[in-house]
Amino acid sequence: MSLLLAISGWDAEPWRKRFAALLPGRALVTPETLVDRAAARYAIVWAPPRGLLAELPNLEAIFSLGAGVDAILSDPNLPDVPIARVVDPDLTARMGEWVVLHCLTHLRQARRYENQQRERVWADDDDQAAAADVRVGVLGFGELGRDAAGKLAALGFPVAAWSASPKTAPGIACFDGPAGLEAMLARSDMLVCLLPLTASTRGILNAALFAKLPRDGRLGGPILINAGRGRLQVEADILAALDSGVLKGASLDVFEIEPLPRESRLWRHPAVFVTPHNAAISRPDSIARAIAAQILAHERGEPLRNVVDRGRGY
Ligand code: NDP
Ligand code: OXD
Repeated sequence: MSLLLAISGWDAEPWRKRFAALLPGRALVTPETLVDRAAARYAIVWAPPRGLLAELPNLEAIFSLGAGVDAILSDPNLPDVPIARVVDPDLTARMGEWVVLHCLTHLRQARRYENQQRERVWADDDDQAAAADVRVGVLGFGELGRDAAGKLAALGFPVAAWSASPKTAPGIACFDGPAGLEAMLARSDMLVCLLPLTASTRGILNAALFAKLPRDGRLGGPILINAGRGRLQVEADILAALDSGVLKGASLDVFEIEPLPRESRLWRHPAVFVTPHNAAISRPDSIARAIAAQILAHERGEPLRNVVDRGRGY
């Protein structure tokens, strides 16, 4: 019996070490060292090569090392076994930090003061907006959206959130479905996106959506903040909206192509903050422990937790 560790784009070694310590006595193989395909019972993956998992006839479960599973589900030959994704307090907390950081960055005009410092200009803002003046809309009210929305509300932002199914939460205005989206956009001076990438969300952050955001908000134009997935956004539309003033600013952690190509104008647009898809990293310590516990529980006959609904795509 073996565990296949298929990780691309991240350093696999810390994961290998953690799993070797947590599940001693199990053979840990990689796509390069995989010889006995029939022995592989579990696959632990991040962006695995397409077709690889279909070659494992006795696979019982796939464990994603990330919260988003779009890269796994994009494999047309994915075997019909459960996929468990990451739901991890550490990852959730990091995403909350990133969202709060970027909402405050735009609220408190961080770029303006960075530029002023560079030029040694002493000029204050005599019309400073407060969090209470700036309405935030959060697209996606799942594990990450709920935590970020709660942190923003605690800072005094009036927060709304949008999900596929109806939700309620104290202090948060909840919207759902297509009609709910229109209503939420109309009251979003800052739009935070924490949606998964699925057939229904691909390209949702586009010119038509930006046109529905209010232009008369306290910041002088809407702000887009996306840490969901790059293919949720149409980057040409974001740049056009920033150039025309339909958007006032943006913070982007994820991109249509990653790494963001050097020639992308997003790198040097004065109203854009770019981070390298690290809003919330997967830390081997906590996540490997949770996956090892899931494997042991599965072997005791207990159900897997955080199983992806393939029909919904997340
Ligand atoms: P969840 O599955 O917990 O939440 C997803 C939310 O999106 C749910 O509220 C869901 O609605 C909503 N949703 C999905 N599809 C639609 C739709 N068509 N219309 C309206 N709402 C929709 O996911 P997480 O919160 O754990 O993670 C969200 C995403 O964040 C991940 O999929 C991943 O892409 C990204 N991510 C990015 C990271 C980074 O570092 N940049 C790190 C980790 C994750 P409902 O509640 O009704 O199901
Ligand atoms: C994730 C990510 O999905 O890091 O966990 O993007």
